[in-house]
Amino acid sequence: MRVGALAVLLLALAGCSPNDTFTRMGFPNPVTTQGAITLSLWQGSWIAGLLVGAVVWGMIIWAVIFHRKRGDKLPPQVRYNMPIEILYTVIPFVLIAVLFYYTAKDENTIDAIPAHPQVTVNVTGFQWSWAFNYPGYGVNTDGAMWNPRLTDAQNQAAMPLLEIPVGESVEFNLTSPDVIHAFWVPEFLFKRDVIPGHPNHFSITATKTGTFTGHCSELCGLYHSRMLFTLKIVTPAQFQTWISQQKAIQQTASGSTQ
Ligand SMILES: [Cu+2]
Repeated sequence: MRVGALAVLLLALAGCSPNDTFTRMGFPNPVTTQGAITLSLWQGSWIAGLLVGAVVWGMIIWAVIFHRKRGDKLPPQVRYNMPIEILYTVIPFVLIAVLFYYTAKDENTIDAIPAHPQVTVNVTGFQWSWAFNYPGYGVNTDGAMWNPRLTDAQNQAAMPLLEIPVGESVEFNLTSPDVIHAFWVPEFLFKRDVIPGHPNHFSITATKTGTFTGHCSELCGLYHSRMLFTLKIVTPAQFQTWISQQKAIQQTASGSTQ
């Protein structure tokens, strides 16, 4: 019912497709099951806010029009209406309780980590780049921070690559050797701090394939803004192929240095 009311209201408001930026109230199009939950919480909060706003604006306009000063005579002056004062103390508590309920409920779902995630990625955020380690496969990737002298394509090739399969649960373990960073992929509708001495965790299941840019979203020093990585969400078969390629590359590299 909540989703139905939401869809009807937002469609009526936007007068356009359910998939555009206005209907999403500025949020990016989510690419994870968790992000879809965040988006519906965001839209639901807007609808609740607009409904409360409509009631408040309605009452203001009603008071302005029907209880305005007419001629020299003041409208009846009243004060201390106990039932109304109790009402406008209780209603905000109810509003907060409803918002709190849905936020806590969705937060628990989004924060949940499956007992046996299908892929685990250890993420290291450091000044000023990222390294990704796949402990299940013995594969590591890293790369350079974004360089203004290179083209976008060159940067994409040089930046650290995080590749994950669509439709499979992925657990991320976040650590930092220096200062606080934050792992952020806008299309996840999610950020999590990367804190030295305090490993953080979260899990997502991607719903769409594609290439996206990940960011650091915690000011961490001079080149914070260049601390980017490339996220590739691919099919499970493409992921397995990529893992085998990475293993082969790393074995050749370690073989040639011995
Ligand atoms: Cu950072």
